[in-house]
Amino acid sequence: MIRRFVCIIVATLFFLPVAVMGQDGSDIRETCCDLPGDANNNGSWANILDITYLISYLYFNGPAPPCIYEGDPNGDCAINILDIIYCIDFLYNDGPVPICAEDCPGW
Ligand SMILES: [Ca+2]
Ligand SMILES: [Ca+2]
Repeated sequence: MIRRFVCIIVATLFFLPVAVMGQDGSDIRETCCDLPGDANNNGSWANILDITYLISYLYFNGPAPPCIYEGDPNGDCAINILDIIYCIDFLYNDGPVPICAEDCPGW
């Protein structure tokens, strides 16, 4: 019973969207998407480094993606565990190509 409760809490936390703020509290929302899925903005297509970057941002208080849109490879206007799964699916399972949604309300 307790194990089920803990699993539900952990799963819920994974799917919560993260605020779009830089580490200094500044608003990093801007329209920029040269390379969808390039979460670390190093100019390379979505790869394991971008996945690691997103994990660090979401769960270890790492820096936010320099271009918030590139950190949202599934283009649903939120950065969460689904973006990590999307990148993994793209890289290792011939999943859909990362996209950019540049018309997110409030971004
Ligand atoms: Ca990259
Ligand atoms: Ca997303």
